[in-house]
Amino acid sequence: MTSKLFLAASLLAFGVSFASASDFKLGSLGIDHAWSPATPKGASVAAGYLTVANKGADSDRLIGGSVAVAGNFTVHGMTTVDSVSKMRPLADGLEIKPGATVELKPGSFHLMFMDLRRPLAPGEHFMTPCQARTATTIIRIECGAV
Ligand SMILES: [Cu+2]
Repeated sequence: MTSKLFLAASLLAFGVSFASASDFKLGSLGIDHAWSPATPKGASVAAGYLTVANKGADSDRLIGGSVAVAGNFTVHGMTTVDSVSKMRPLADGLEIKPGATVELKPGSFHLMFMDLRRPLAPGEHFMTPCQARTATTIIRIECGAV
């Protein structure tokens, strides 16, 4: 009996630390290190990067969102056509398989903020709803150096 209680308590403690391991929880997805490079004056788009981990049992998709500083954002992927790399919107978002961690980073998958309403200054941050297939949550994006 005592060992069962101990096990239950251990699992509970594990569950709590597991849940708080990510900066933001988006359904079964954990979002970490969300940042955007600052933009030059007059830029109409900005990129965003983050790490997303699927801690659930089912596949999920990171889709995009809306944000006060821009019209909206979607997830872009990179493809190479005739040795020129191009980015393209992922129509159905980015699939995150159970147990997978995907890093959105320069030269790879990224968030694309369209119709930027003002430049992003280094050191500022903004909050934005971020949508997955199963949930929407507000995440904080830090603005880094250009
Ligand atoms: Cu892009």
